[in-house]
Amino acid sequence: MPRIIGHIDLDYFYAQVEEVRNPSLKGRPVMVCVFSGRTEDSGVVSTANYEAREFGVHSGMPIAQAKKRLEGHDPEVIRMDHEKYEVISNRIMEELGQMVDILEPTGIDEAFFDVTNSTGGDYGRARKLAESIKSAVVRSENLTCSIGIGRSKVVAKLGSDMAKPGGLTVIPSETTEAFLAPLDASRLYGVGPKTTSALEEMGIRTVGELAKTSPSDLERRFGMKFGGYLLAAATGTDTDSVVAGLEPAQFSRIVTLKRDTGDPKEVTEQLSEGVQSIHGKLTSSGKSFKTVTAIGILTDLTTKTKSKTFETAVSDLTVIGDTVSALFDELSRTAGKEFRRAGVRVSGLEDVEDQTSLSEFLRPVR
Ligand code: DCP
Ligand code: CA
Ligand code: CA
Repeated sequence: MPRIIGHIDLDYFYAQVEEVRNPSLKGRPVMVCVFSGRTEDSGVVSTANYEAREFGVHSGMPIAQAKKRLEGHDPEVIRMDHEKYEVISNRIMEELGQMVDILEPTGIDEAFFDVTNSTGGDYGRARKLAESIKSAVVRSENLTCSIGIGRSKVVAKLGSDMAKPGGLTVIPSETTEAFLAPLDASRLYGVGPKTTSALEEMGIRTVGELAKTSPSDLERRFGMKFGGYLLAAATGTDTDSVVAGLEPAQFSRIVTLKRDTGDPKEVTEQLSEGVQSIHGKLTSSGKSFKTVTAIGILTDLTTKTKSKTFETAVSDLTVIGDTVSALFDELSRTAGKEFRRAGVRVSGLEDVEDQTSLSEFLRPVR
């Protein structure tokens, strides 16, 4: 079956996270900066929102220069908080992992995914799935992203680039050549300024021109490996597959509650399906766990967690259920606000066979 591959990239990621945390920033130029600390303004812009980009501010620009460009436009300058973005990134990747066949995170705000099986190779179904991924990211984190869908990684990545910000580009297999042909070769993944000028020297400017170049000419100029890659990229026939990220060190489920509530019973009731699905994952992967965490996302979008760690690994459905319920009792007493979303995580995973089973442990000594 021909493959269906996607690429997702979150829009102006660090700056968008800051906007979500502080909605009064919306509409104003925002830049997230890394301060080196030598002088007040020494350091660089990590990223900027689209309002700031209109004035030419971009990642890597010195802070002082960016401030000059935004003079008189009421800019907000924010110190980068990598940990905060990482926590959000992890939650998103976790959720995406449950929606696609294979997820390969390739950076803090992007991932490739393979949906060949779950869509049966149908681009209409892939579009629907991409749309539901976009709404899921908005629903859970209030963030927008861009997605590209195509028959290879290179095509999918081009699609997400062209969709920025907030869009979706679906490139069905039959129209791939026509989609690629007019694009500048420099837009292909892995084609930087050096390769671009080398291609220009050969009279190649567009992807279509590159696709028609003889393999031997490209190999002579760029070597077997990169020459071969360029041709594959230009024809949308790159074969690199989507490889799942590291084996999960945890399983989690997060749900949006039917209504905001401070009642722990209501929360655990709505989580019972999630608890069952985690138990299913444990069983199917032959894992047990040591730690259960209750996750509460409050109405102001702050996250509160409470955990319990067992001395030996367990995998019982009732143990997870009872622990989650006790943890939410505690969380609701200290949260101070109602819950908007709620989740469960089990971590400290171990292989069941490595563990002395309880029955073995209790077997009477003769
Ligand atoms: N980043 C950084 N320094 C850079 C480039 C990026 O610190 N030179 C960080 C900040 C970005 C994040 O990585 O928010 C993701 O990088 P992207 O290249 O995907 O850029 P953005 O997400 O900011 O913007 P876009 O909407 O173009 O994807
Ligand atoms: Ca991005
Ligand atoms: Ca990115």
